[in-house]
Amino acid sequence: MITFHNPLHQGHAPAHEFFRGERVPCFEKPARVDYVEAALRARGHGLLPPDTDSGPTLSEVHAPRYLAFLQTAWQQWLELDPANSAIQPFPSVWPVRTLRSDLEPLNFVARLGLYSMDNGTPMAPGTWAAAKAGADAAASAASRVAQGARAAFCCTRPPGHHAGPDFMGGYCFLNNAAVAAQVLRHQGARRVAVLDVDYHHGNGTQSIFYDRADVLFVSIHGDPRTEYPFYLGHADETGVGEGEGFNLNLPLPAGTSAAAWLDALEFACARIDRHGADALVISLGLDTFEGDPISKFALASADFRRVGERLAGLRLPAVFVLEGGYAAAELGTNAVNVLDGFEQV
Ligand code: OKP
Ligand code: ZN
Repeated sequence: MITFHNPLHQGHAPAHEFFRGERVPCFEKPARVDYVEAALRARGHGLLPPDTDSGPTLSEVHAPRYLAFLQTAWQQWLELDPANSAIQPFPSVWPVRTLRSDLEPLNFVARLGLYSMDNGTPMAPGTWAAAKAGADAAASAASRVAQGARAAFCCTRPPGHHAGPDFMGGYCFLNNAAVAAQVLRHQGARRVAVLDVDYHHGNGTQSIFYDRADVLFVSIHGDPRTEYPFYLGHADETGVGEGEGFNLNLPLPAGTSAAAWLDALEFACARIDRHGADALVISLGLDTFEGDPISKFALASADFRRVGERLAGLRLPAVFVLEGGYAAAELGTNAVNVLDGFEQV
């Protein structure tokens, strides 16, 4: 499969995240994508550098002031104190209900909170460059598909599906899947479907397209009553305005088996069929794997081949965008199983 990689992903390598109040090593680490690249090469898939600037598209899916903040966030952090180079910035205060989010505070940590949904999205010196190159890889994959390729894969980290119009969160900064969908729309697809199969609900992607009928968002994920991101991803979220009926959430309880998950995939595919899409974007999270350290579904490595086969059955040009998956050593096998299953049909 045509694959675009992210040549700058290693520059995003924060050391710690918080877990139950303690600092723990980041689950979302460079080795994840190193494993996927190795599995791609081992099975004969080539890797291409991004060839498309996502800049204009990013300005359509994210707010200008958020992009401006993110682009220079590390520099702003160092300007506070050069010694900050050894410390990760973490937000500690957020403009929740009744507080103002229209004003940008002058204080850096307050701005960081304004543009964050959680304290679980650490930054490093190379975060902007890595996120931007990943968005470029997503735009590149979408362009290839718009130009007639059957499918393309954006092999990147950090992931993107939690990043909303004007906030980062859940290890995500720029919404790569939204960039891919928007590029497809601009290059001839009249209707696009985004299918998010990551264990965690793609709240950012849902929010970006919530009022639109041209981009259907369908997500299969851990029930947000118990699973991250908690505050979005419930079954009663069906879209708003023109977008009413163009958002479908299929939350499943923690512990859901592969068979029940594949039934939900069948339901999702039926809705995508009905949309009459010209192209499909798959937010390809592999944290539905039984061995994932932070998730609670039970797909086996062999099941991922079936996922790819079923997606191929939709008979749509497809852009695969890597999202989560934290059993790093198995991530390459699981991701490439989906791609190989897709290409085999
Ligand atoms: C990102 B993606 C675990 C903290 C969990 C949020 C999970 C983000 C998942 N110590 N933090 O959807 O795979
Ligand atoms: Zn996830």
